[in-house]
Amino acid sequence: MRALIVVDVQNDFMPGGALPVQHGDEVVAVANRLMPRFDWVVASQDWHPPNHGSFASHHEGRQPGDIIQLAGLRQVLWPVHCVQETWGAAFHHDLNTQAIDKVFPKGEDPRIDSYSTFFDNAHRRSTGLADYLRGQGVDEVYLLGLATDYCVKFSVLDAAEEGFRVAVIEDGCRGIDLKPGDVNRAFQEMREAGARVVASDDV
Ligand code: VGL
Ligand code: ZN
Repeated sequence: MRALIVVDVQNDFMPGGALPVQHGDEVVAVANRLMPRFDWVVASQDWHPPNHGSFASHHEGRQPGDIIQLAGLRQVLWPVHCVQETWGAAFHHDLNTQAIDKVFPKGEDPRIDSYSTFFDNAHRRSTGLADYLRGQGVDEVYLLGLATDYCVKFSVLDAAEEGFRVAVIEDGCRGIDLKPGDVNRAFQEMREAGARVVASDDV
């Protein structure tokens, strides 16, 4: 069985949001079009408390894009985004949420960020996604969403490590490119981890 994992298709990552990804809104139609082709559809939701440690505003003299150590891990600082229960954390209003079987929130612990849909950045706490998918008999996962070079990439790497066959849908992702080339490097890393990079027309 195969599952579609829709990563962080939330207002704050859309143009006009708090942490906008260029053309991020274009992934919504791709997600909606592909959902009916899968046995299972799950979605992740970046879901931060207001005091989350990844927010630059909580670190004196720091700006978004700066890099600090947060509880011993390298942490890029971000604008305040995807705060629990706010509009910015909600799914894009055109996303077909009725087709989503289960939503997996992440990033709830203020002391540690969580890019991957499977684990926090220290790989300490699981979201339960891998067990959920195995429990449904899923052996192959396809990923799309935001952002290519953060949450999509780390989700793809973890999915491969968890033993799923993995494909990332290139035209269903958009990236941040904090450093130019980050998106291309992300696809390269995903390939090296054993993921296939495919087009939505080939799914
Ligand atoms: C993301 C930065 C911070 C993402 C989430 O969804 O890629 N990026 N939080
Ligand atoms: Zn976040």
